[in-house]
Amino acid sequence: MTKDFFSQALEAIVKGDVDKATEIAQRGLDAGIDPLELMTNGFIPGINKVGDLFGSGKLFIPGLVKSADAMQKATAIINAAIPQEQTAIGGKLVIGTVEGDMHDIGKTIVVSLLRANGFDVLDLGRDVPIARFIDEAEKFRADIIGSSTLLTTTMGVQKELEEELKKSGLKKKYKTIIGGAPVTQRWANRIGADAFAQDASEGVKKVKQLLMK
Ligand code: B12
Repeated sequence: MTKDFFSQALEAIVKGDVDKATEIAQRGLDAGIDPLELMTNGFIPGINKVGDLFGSGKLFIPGLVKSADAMQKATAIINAAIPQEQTAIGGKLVIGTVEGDMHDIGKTIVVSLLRANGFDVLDLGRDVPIARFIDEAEKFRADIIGSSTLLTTTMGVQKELEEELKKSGLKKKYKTIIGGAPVTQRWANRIGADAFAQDASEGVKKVKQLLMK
């Protein structure tokens, strides 16, 4: 039965069917499926398939936008169902998608899961300029700055953020974690980011490790 929900979630996202996607999200949760499992095994494979279809020229912008809309609505339902830890365990983060990049579905999942694990997270949204990452981290007294990017053309902004932190003498004050589909551990090593995570669950583990350092 759980598998049916996963395949229906995938199908709803590929078809860009908002009503179906939200219905499956709600019905899946009502049936007791773990929110993160429903996301990881149903909706994310769906949006990844959409990305493949778009990348190979089998789907065009209007279809991509419809699927993204369905994904965002389903994600909002799932994120709201992730139980939030009431007792903050100390770590504070600011997280955003870098300037020039409008993709924020994955970043928002990461924020939800971190909050669910008791971290205090300020979500800066998307299209965030470097100066804003730094200003907000200062104001929020963050321990960690997290950045997301889905476009290869904006990956360089993560590098510029590292450079700006070094230049302003703030690199020692903040740990950095980076993520997003084209981002790798190799990229993190190259630009001097303190951590990289492939997905939201790994992100939580890496954040815990960073705070212990
Ligand atoms: C949905 C989508 C859109 C939506 C975004 C809606 C939104 N609000 O986010 C819309 C329709 C707006 C869109 C627009 C565009 N898109 Co688009 N999009 C996608 C798509 C299909 C899915 C992205 C997604 O949501 N994935 C699901 C989430 C859950 O995964 P994720 O983002 O990777 O996040 C996970 C991890 O990476 C990690 N993570 C992410 N961030 C962070 C941060 C930290 C700190 C950590 C620790 C971890 C972490 O954890 C997350 C959860 O597990 C991808 C294809 C793909 N497979 O990536 C293309 C894709 C990224 N898009 C692409 C393109 C080209 C575009 C456009 C340029 C198209 C155009 N011509 O207009 C525009 C760009 C606009 C802009 N300036 O940003 C290309 C990028 C190619 C490239 N090499 O750069 C892709 C790869 C499609 C393709 N195959 O060609 N897109």
